[in-house]
Amino acid sequence: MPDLSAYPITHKWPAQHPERLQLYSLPTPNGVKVSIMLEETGLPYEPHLVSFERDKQFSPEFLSLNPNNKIPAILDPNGPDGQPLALFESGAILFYLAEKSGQLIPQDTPGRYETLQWLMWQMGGVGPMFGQVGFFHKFAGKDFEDKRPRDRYIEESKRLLGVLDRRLDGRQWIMGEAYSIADIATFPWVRNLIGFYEAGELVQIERFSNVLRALDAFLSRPAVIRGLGIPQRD
Ligand SMILES: N[C@@H](CCC(=O)N[C@@H](CS)C(=O)NCC(=O)O)C(=O)O
Repeated sequence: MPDLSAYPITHKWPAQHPERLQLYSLPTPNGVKVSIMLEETGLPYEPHLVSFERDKQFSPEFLSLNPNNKIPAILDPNGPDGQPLALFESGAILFYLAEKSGQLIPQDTPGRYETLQWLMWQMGGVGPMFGQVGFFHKFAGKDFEDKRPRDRYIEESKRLLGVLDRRLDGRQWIMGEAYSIADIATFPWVRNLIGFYEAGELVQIERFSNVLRALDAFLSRPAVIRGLGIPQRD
């Protein structure tokens, strides 16, 4: 049985199954990337809820694993060389889990780099830009009189949706026939933009028919349906 007691995060969120990969998360667009990946690969894991209502992401135990105070984060008791591995940043975690499981990333080198390219595109573009649309359209920023920041993020989000739509033209998924970590990174954010953020009309989502078609296919996958609710909220 692995001993994870050297990791303070396990004092606040005790592992019932220390031999399983420990997930610290919340079902947000970044959080569900990892729970969907774990459900898709079938790797055994134990989810722990990091409640923002109680600012648990700022607790010293959480910060000891992720100094960036954001979910998701993982602790794999059986990492490289059989040693525990702690990781934060959803893109890094998806890549690690793809390598570990040998799934959801092409096995040829050019295909791997191409997948990483789209993963980085999501991490650097889609996530931050759609997130700002959420802030300026739905949350605190919606009351700001100056609409220029909101409009800037809407325009940038439309541009990104156009890029994705063209990429999906004639392709089932971002990497073609092969469903991959690039899709798992991207579609939770598209879902959130038009669902929770209620920004579908603002970004004229109906113009992006390839995106909508792939989003539908993504949302009908059993592992995605399960992953979207993990960890279960209190
Ligand atoms: N680049 C990070 C972003 C993670 C992120 O923004 N997580 C949000 C939830 S989706 C969070 O933990 N927010 C808590 C906070 O900012 O206090 C990743 O992809 O892992």
